[in-house]
Amino acid sequence: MARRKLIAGNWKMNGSLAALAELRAIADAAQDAGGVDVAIAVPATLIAPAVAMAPGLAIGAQDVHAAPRGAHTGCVSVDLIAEAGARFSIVGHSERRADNHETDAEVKAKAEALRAGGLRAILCIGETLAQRDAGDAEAVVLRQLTGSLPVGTASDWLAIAYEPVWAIGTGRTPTVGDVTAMHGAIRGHLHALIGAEAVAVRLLYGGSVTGDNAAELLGAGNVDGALVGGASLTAAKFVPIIAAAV
Ligand code: G2H
Repeated sequence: MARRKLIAGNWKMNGSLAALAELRAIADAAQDAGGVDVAIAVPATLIAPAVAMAPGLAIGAQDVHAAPRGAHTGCVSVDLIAEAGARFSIVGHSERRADNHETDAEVKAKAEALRAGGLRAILCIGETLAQRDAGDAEAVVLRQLTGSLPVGTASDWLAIAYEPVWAIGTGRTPTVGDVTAMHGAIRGHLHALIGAEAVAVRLLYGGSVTGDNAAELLGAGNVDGALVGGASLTAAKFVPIIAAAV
């Protein structure tokens, strides 16, 4: 089945009000990119000004708390990011799993909170280098998928990003064969978990995607888009990735 490509940027803890000017050119490129969805996850403080800067672009958050409100100092709820104009959030990024010790169960709850609030989610999974070297990559990724997959998973609100931890921000990427193998395994496991809807759910690749390697990575089997960190910070670097998906 033909799945519409999704190119999503993840600014991580980067950017500024001044940097939001980049979104204008990205929004223009997104408008011209027929058949491709474009989204950018910015720091929470930049969501509202980003929406104001580029109203046509899907702006999102990089994390969200699963609870609707309460004593969770420093966190933001689904309603708070929605009120700021976010249309989606990333959940389960490996940097949060590592730095904040987020479990699969917590990631699942965050995704389910997004669905309940009418927002979309990009759910991240991926193995470390030690796990890959030990031959455990597929088992680890499929275990994360089982544990993190929200109830009600469907293609109209959830995408899954496979991001090998050792490829994130390192300039290293897996081979096209490795990506095809992992994405095929994820698709198959997803089918076992949710049935026929698995065919429609978009599977993104993330980890050191650039304008130079995007076409090759996007051409791998079962790759329906990309989650892009460093190369999403400027239009000059991000627009060629969007173009590679068209
Ligand atoms: C992986 C990716 C964005 P980068 O974290 O999610 O970052 O493209 O910088 O490797």
